[in-house]
Order: sequence, then C-alpha cells, then structure tokens
Amino acid sequence: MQVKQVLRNDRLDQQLRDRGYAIFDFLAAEEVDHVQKEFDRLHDFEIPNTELFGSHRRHDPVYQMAVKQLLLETIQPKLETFLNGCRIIEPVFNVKMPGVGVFDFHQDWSLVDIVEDSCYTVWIPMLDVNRHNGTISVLEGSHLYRRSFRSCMVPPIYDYQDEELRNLIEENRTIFDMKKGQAIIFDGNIIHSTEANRSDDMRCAMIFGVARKTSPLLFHYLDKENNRVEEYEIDSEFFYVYDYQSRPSQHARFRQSYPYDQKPVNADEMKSLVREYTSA
Ligand SMILES: O=C(O)CCC(=O)C(=O)O
Repeated sequence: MQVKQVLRNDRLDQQLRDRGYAIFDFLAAEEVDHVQKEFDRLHDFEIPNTELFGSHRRHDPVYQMAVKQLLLETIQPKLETFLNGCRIIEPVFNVKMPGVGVFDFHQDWSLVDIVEDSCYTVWIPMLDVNRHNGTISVLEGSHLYRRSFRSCMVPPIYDYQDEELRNLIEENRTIFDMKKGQAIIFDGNIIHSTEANRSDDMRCAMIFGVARKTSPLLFHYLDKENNRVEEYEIDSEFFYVYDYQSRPSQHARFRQSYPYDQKPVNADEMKSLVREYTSA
C-alpha cells in the first residue's frame, strides 16, 4: 500500500501508521461545554438506555441537520490543522447512558478501497473517560493483520465468540484513559471496543469518519447466493437512509463485484499476528 500522510504532524502520523491509532489534544474544555449545551437543547427526547445510541439512527431530518451543523462547525476548522488532504464523513453523537454495556470488539466499515486505502475514525469524548464509564480500547497493530471488506453486510473475519481469540484480544488490547476534548484517530481496520458505562452519568462522544478527499466512499455488500462482494459508491445521505439489511438502493451506485474469498482468522493465526504486530 502506498504511504500517504493522513496527519500533518509527522510523529502522530507515524504512530497512526505503526500502531493504528494516535491520541491528541483537540477541543478545549469551553468548546466541549458549548457542544454539551447545544446537545442538551437538541435532546429533549428520551435517549434509549438499552444500547449505544447513535444520533444518525434517529429518523428526524431536522435533528440530523442540526447535529451535523453543530459538529461540523465545532470540528472542521480545527481538524483542518491536523489533517492532510482528508475530509470528514458524517459526524454524529454516540451516547452510552448509565448502565449500557460493552460495545463489543469490531472493526469499522471499510468505506474505501481496501487494497490502496484506509478510512479512519475519530472519537472525541465529551467528558473524562476511563474503564468505568465507557472509554475506548484498541488492539494495537491489528490494522495491519489482514485487509478485508467490512460492513454490516459482510461477516467479520474474526470470530469474536471464539473464547481463545477473545482472550488474546482481551490480554493484548490497550484501554485508554482520555480527557474531555481529546481525540483518538484510528484506522478503521483496527479491532476496537468500548467499555460498559458503570457510572451514573451519560457518556457522550462525538464520532466521525475521515477519508482522503480523493477517495470515493464505498459500501460493500455480500451477495450470499452468488458468493460475491458488491461494491457501491455511496454519498453521505446513504448513512441516514440505509436499513442495515438489504442490498443498497438509495444514494448508492453499483460499481463492480468480486468473488468473496475472505477466510476467517483462527486463534493460532491470531496468536502469531499478535506476536508479530504488537509493540513491546
Ligand atoms: O461510542 C462508542 O461507545 C462506540 C464507538 C465505536 O466503536 C463505533 O461506533 O464503532
């Protein structure tokens, strides 16, 4: 894969490439407080306390527009100083109400060409976070293991139910303490999760994708009958209209398909990958 700098800062960019993530101070406390105030104003409805709430899943275009505007206004000018030739994809709020459990190990959707490119995720907690109130953890180096098509319609190459494989991730992952307004940027290919919120306060985070300005946005859909992965070029509206189960139709244009031959990673392979790619 070609080396293309994502972050302007050489040290952070190197870290993103080697470890799969980088953490940096991003928003000042007052900026987060402003977002929190606007968040409170926009959320005059009951936020579900049964699972992670992502603001993009609420079917209300006025609300969606307001969230997007607020987040872009806050994030975009500042982020331009960190990013090199990249754009922001769909900024939303992720809220974990008190008592909501772990968001289990996963990789993010591939969203770009999986051979030539990567898509990144930025996650910014709106309060100090740690292992008790829903912070994030990553399996360092796992973005380098294997490249794969990833979306809600393609099975993951890792069997997260396999106890041995799970234990390997558990034992080798890094759980971060982060300050309000700090940002973590990570390669969407990295295995990550968030902890349960065992506190009495809601854990709110801003989250969005980052892709190169020149990369078309893609969605990968598995046609199980014919065992082929279909590639669709999507636009940003796709995220609000897609039903997370059918073949894409709106805001999606079919481009091509490939034979589906992604082999699952077993625990033995995982062990050697962990050994090879986790820094001491
Ligand atoms: O905000 C969270 O708790 C989950 C973040 C995450 O990993 C995701 O949305 O993919």
